[in-house]
Amino acid sequence: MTAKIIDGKAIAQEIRADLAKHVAQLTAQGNTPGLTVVLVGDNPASKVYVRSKQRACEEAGINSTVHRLAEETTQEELLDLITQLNADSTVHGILVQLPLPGHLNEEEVINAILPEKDVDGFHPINVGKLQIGAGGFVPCTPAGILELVKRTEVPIAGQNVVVLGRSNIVGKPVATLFLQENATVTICHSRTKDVAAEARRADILIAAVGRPKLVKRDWVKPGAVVIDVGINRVNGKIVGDVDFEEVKEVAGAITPVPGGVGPMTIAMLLKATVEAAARG
Ligand code: LUD
Repeated sequence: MTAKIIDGKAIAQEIRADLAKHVAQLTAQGNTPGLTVVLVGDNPASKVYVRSKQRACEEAGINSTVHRLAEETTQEELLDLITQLNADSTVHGILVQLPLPGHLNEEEVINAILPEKDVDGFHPINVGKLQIGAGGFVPCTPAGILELVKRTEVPIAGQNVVVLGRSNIVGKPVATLFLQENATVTICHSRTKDVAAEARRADILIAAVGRPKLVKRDWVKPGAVVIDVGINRVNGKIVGDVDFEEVKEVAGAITPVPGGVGPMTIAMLLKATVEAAARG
């Protein structure tokens, strides 16, 4: 058996086309959604992602502004900019691209963003809301993963979901989202006794560790759905956390890298921005 390839790029495109209609309605009401992205320094990957976000906004009719700040920007300068954006009624969503240069305090910067403009869902208020199921913004990559799985018509309730990785940006929030969908969720990390054995119990396996080709054929239960969140650059090539060539022979469905979860992250960012504008 060879796995169905889940086309994240195509699904993201569909979502963006639907969003464009909603944006047109809001624009007709004089309320064009606006996203402001703050990019500090010269991280090459961040530049690529920010450019993709900008292009996607343009295509959907969302106003997007990018503030490109020098690597040497001070914490105070960055916080001043956030304060200014918080007060700007044309800015519905604020996103500070991570990682920030080492001398800056990420936590303090995230805390400074108004929760109702925090389209990344990283502010502690939104993290808390997600935990209790109270709405609020959900981090874009986890939201994109859930949307991919739902649109692939994979059952979730009662299924074993195993998440590899426990980051605040992907692992923890994606586990919470699938728990909310009534899955039985296991989170694995560097101190897990036997990760391969845990992974083999998964009906849905989500790999978000940042280690190229970590997940091998014998980690995957035949027919399982495998979601690869990894984006690792190896000799100039992008490689996921899953050994795609091996795993596609045993999985029931699998996301490619690139063209899987990445484009969904961006689609979910646009969706959050439209929601922020619609909420007023
Ligand atoms: N920071 C993100 N940092 C990194 N891949 C992204 C991402 C699109 N504040 C904040 O945007 O949500 C964020 N908010 N993140 N990421 C990762 C993370 C952030 C990663 C990949 C892609 C967004 C993407 O489009 C393409 C794909 O997988 O097909 C490949 C693009 C390439 O590198 O060529």
